Amino acid sequence: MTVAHRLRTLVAAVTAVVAPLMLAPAALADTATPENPAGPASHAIDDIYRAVIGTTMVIFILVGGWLVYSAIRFRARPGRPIDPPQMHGSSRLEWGWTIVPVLILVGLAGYTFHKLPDVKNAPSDSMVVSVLAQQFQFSYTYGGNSGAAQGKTPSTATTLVVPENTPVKLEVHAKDVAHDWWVPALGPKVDAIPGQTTTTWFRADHTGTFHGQCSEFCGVGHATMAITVKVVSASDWRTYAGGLK
Ligand SMILES: [Cu+2]
Repeated sequence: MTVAHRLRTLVAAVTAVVAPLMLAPAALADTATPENPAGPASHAIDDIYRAVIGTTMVIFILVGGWLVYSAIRFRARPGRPIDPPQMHGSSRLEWGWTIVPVLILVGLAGYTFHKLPDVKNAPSDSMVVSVLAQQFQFSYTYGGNSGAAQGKTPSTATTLVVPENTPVKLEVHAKDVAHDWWVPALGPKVDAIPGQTTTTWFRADHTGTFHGQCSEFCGVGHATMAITVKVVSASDWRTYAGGLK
């Protein structure tokens, strides 16, 4: 078998294994990005992930491909000198590999800052929910813009019920140690820090139950510190809010 033939066989074998994995929708969806974003804040995070992963994958394939090609094409062969021709400096190359990475990083940073307001800034008409983190549960009190629910707590203490398509601003407090409230489908992580009020927001674009988990190790019960957000339709919300005691 000639070397070229062996190489072709290798490339075909690798492609046969890798291509189906890469092309399977299940493999492409959410492998390295937040799961099923369900609102503008989580969509913005997802977009940033995809931009960074897409850019770095292209660079990886170009650089890795070039490396593999060069290693094979210019490998040592009997009768060929071991040392390749020596050359000194190439201003064009050196400027190129300095400026291109800088431009890529500036581009990614610019894109991130462009998306950041969607992640960070709660709309001013948001419904406010106060979140209290303590060992080992999160509990909630409805605040401003929550209609009949204002001043009340959810009927199941640990399940936050909110209406769909409504911006919800969370004001997060911690009673004892640091915790972190995070429902990946809805938005960014937010630390709960004793003595401070931190905020985040989300707007769920469809009804359903969303799960999260305390994301700051907070003690022996940390693993049980689950988060459940139930998003209901506007009319179900009015019924629910009106029925709270
Ligand atoms: Cu915790």
